[in-house]
Amino acid sequence: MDEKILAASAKHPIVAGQVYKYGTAGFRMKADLLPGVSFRVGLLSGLRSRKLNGQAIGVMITASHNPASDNGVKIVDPMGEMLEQEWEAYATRLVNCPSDQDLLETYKALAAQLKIDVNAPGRVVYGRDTRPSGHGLVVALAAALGATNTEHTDYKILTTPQLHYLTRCVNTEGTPKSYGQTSEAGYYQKFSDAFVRALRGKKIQGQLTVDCANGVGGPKFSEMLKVIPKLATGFDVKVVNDDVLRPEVLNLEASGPVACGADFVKTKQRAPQNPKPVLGVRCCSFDGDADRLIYYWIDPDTGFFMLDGDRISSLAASFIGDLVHSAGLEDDLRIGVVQTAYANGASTNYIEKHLQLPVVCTPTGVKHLHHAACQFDVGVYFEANGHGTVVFSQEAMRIFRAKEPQSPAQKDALETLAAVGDLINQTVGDAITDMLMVEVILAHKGWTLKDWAMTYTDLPNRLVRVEVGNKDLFQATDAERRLSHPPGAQDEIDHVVRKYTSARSFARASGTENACRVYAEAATRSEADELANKVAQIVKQFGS
Ligand code: G16
Repeated sequence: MDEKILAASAKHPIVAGQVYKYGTAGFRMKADLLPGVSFRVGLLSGLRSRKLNGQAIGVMITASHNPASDNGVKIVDPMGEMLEQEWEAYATRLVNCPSDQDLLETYKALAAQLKIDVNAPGRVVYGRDTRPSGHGLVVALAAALGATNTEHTDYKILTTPQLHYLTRCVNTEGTPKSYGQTSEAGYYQKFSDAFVRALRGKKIQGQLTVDCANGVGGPKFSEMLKVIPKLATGFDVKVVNDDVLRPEVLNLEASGPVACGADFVKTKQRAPQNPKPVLGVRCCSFDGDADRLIYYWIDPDTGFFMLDGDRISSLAASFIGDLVHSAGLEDDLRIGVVQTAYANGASTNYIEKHLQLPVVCTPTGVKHLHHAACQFDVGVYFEANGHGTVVFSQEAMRIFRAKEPQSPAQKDALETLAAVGDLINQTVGDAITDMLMVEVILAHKGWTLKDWAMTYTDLPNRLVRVEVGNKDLFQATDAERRLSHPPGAQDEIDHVVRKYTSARSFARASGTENACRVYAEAATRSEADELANKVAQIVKQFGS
């Protein structure tokens, strides 16, 4: 096997002098830097599978919201969750080995250290988004799996959440915990059935325009629409920006270099311009691999209004909280909400004070939020950028099905909870199933987006991307709300923040892009903009 690994590695080298790091969502950078990374991730995922008694490990090749020229490789654990953190360091170690020989030795040393039999059975499943570079990265990945005799299945082009779903299905198939049929068709069927059940005969009102960022979400969502019964649900959808035949327009509008998709809508706080959203019509945007979701509409009187991840979170928490109450389960189940520092202060206040639910703050990255959410019976987690889901404990799902209802209202609440639990992808944030959940909640409440928007008023905020010489100089602490490095930077940020009323700002290095991000919120729009720009200046100065 040693010779096979050496020979295969020689064909898929890393780029000398490049430092690789397992970031917020795996390794992510310019695609031409990645073939060696993909090969080495193949070695590591095979090891991880063997460590976990041959359970399948998932690998997703995507760079999500990043430009088409980027790509990324990330590892998915057996139940569809993100790779255990301790293993991120092993991945970084393996990927940075300077030579093939060094790689082989590190691979064997890791196996010895973790007491893994490299000849035991291992299994890896993988998929990729629509980026053209994905194909070559899959070849490199498969070469490592072949060289190490690891069984592998190529699920080809998928959304990221579909790969997470399939990973869990492979590992639960034929057991009482079976998550669904292990196929793309199984994914459509499971969530479409749950959508119909969760609606409980209610009809969705008005048309929904879905901007798919010209990414993999377009064709996949269109596939799903084929199995959703339109008449029974009233689900009337117009899909836009679903061109995957011209890969260069990924995350861009088809007509030119203007961005679209969830990342654009959230960061620029404006709707995609082409096609122009129809005034008053309910709209939403996915990102490039369909794991983020942002809603918005253009009001004829007041203009663009956005409902981001914080809004989706509070909507889901309020709906599920009410159902748990109606089902008489408020003393049995702990509901909690997980956010990051990017959450608008008004949303945190609304969830804690109005919904009376606990809020936990974690660093950026769904891997952190997911973990914290699993500490609750019902854990609602969304990043402000629209990435998130609701996780239900096994016990919660069991109670929804087993509890004897004392009234028709209780029966209704229990059945709705069970259906909602099935509808929301439990493995990771999924724009498609999150969107179906939002549509269900709006139908139950009889709400328009305007009604939803009235629940609370966001503090004006601004998110800025700052390019710096070396983003790794910036190290954050306190759930990324403060900088510990470079020395002095946080003091300067504190100093400017103090000049504004009800203001908050923080800076951190992105884990997916070669840049820092600055967030600021303040009492007025102009103050939020001004504060964000001042903090961005500080970051620029300390990062050069
Ligand atoms: C990824 C992560 C998200 C994170 C985002 C931005 O999203 O999965 O949890 O919020 O990157 O991270 P950062 O600010 O560190 O660049 P995606 O949709 O790009 O995979």
